[in-house]
Amino acid sequence: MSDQINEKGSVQVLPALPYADNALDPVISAQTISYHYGKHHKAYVDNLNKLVAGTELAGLSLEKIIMGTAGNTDKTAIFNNAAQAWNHAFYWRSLKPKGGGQPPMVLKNMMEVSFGSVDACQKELAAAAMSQFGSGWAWLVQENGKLKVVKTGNAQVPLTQGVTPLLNIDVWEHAYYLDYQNRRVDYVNAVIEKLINWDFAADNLKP
Ligand code: MN3
Repeated sequence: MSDQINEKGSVQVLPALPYADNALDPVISAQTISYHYGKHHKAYVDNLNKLVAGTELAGLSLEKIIMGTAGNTDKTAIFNNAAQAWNHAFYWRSLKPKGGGQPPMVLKNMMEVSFGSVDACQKELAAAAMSQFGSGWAWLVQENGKLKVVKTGNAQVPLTQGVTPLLNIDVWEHAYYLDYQNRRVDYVNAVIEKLINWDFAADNLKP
């Protein structure tokens, strides 16, 4: 995502969902979206606004707040809420109705170079999502012209490691518990097969 200044200047805004709340059903139900987007994501944005109000961070882009607070133990709450606001906006765009399938040629070629095949890339992404212990995220990223799968715990985001995020999968329990209970594997496989937005990942590639 580009480093955009939010529209109201000093207040972070909850970005609109890029589709209807029932558009990902039955892989992700409208009920899950109503809590995940309407409560969890919204709370990160609201909490961030409260935490930065009247400080030098108010009005900065999410990316600048994240990069300016990462690793600073005095600003952990601000980092966590800013990073989660960013991670969720990125997650909604990493999915789409009727997603999955074959990636655009540019991404497919890079997957073949970096992983051997599209299938091997998908398997590595699924394995990262499954093996993240507790809450966190699985990511497809670009580093030095190659693709890589990484995972992060809690609110952590690969931006702070100098790599380019291409897409992510939320593996916090709130992302799947209403629909899949403890079956994270079923959520992850269904998301990769039916919802993952390879076009978004390709759009995020750096030349
Ligand atoms: Mn979440």
